[in-house]
Amino acid sequence: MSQSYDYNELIQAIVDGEGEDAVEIVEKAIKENVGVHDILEKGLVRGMKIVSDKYDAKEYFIPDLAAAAQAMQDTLEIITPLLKQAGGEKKGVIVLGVVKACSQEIGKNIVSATLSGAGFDVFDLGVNVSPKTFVDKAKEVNADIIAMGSPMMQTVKYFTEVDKLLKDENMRDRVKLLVGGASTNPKTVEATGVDAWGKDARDAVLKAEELIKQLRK
Ligand code: B12
Repeated sequence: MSQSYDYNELIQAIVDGEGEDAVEIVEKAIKENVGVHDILEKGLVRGMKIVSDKYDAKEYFIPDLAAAAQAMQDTLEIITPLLKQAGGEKKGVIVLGVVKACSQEIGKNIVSATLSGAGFDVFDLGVNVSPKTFVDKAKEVNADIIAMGSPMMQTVKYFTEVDKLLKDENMRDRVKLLVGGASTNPKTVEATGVDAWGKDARDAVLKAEELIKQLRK
């Protein structure tokens, strides 16, 4: 079914910031058995990519971004519970959040739901999370991984602060750091002292699994 599904209408609803239309299309697609990961990646994320490109091209401005983001959030309310459904033994404990001074949360929300769905125990701290809050929570729940998102360039520096705080607390050898978000790339790992970078939600799962393996060996 999902192979023949036409995602254009959904992509357009996100680009136009039409939340009600997007929700209606997503609900119908789910009824038609289109996979939620496909709805997310081939529909919603593609729509948001077009929005980003339009913003870069100065065709779109902040209100357009906000409208598209709201439309995406509306659909995520339907999709997130479906992504989170997971059974069985937990693969590991992850403390997740968007770093301090940043409140852009869509990517993080998708990663959060996907990691939960893949069998991780996820403590989602939300947005604007200070380095100390990450580390305190990791201590409290005995986390294996702290996963941090930074959509903005200026806030990437907080990855290094978390690395340092963990070292100060003698926790660095038992807590791995995973990062992602629009302003990061594979080079961020070396530049900030973290352990891994995730390109998207699926890659976040693969990288988290690798990090858990490293911790358990
Ligand atoms: C929508 C949007 C907004 C919305 C956010 C709404 C919300 N509730 O989240 C609003 C309008 C509020 C907004 C505000 C701002 N924004 Co903005 N925004 C965007 C935009 C267009 C899309 C972001 C998005 O949701 N993408 C869709 C999701 C699905 O993709 P994603 O975030 O990349 O996430 C995926 C991966 O990166 C990865 N991932 C994400 N997080 C994590 C975490 C981990 C641990 C892992 C492993 C992986 C991972 O997996 C996700 C799923 O595939 C981006 C452009 C872009 N290229 O990203 C700019 C962008 C991030 N914003 C930017 C800016 C500058 C701002 C503002 C400062 C603008 C302003 N002048 O006010 C403010 C900042 C507010 C703040 N303090 O946080 C810049 C940042 C530039 C930079 N280099 O720092 C960008 C890159 C736009 C640009 N090209 O200039 N923004």
